[in-house]
Amino acid sequence: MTGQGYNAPPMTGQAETARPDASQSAASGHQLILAIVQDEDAGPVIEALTGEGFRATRINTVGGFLRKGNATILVGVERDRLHRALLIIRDNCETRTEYFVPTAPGEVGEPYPLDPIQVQVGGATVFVLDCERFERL
Ligand code: 2BA
Repeated sequence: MTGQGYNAPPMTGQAETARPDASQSAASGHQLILAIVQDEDAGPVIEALTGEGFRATRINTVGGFLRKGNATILVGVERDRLHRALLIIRDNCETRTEYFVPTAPGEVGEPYPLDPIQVQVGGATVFVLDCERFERL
């Protein structure tokens, strides 16, 4: 599989234009969306996707920076339905503010907290991969 990541909003059709030869390289005609979303948004995203006939799988994951639970949603789509699936994901994910408390090593070895850092999380971090082969065995 090959692919490239991009943040879902705004919907500019980047996935379609970033690699003009993408249709040739995706032999199966399918693409795999890998969307990392916040826990709170995962249910609505899955519901909206399945409600429109997409098949989706949720994996419970943890973000490397905040170390907070999030969800990775896999969606195998035919190329002509990719754009619709991405719109659904975008429309069901919110941007939220979270706080990360960094620590510094203390004199007796115990880390002590520094000032919290504010980070904007989401909507969704989305990777679209060309799917070489898709089969249901
Ligand atoms: P986390 O790694 O827990 O990151 C949560 C948020 O913290 C990020 O939101 C970003 O605003 C901030 N952040 C992450 N790394 C940072 C850093 N080194 N310095 C300062 N701020 C940082 P999002 O960008 O919306 O990412 C949400 C989640 O999506 C991430 O959770 C991670 O699980 C995943 N993710 C984002 N970019 C990724 C990538 N390039 N590859 C794999 N996973 C990614």
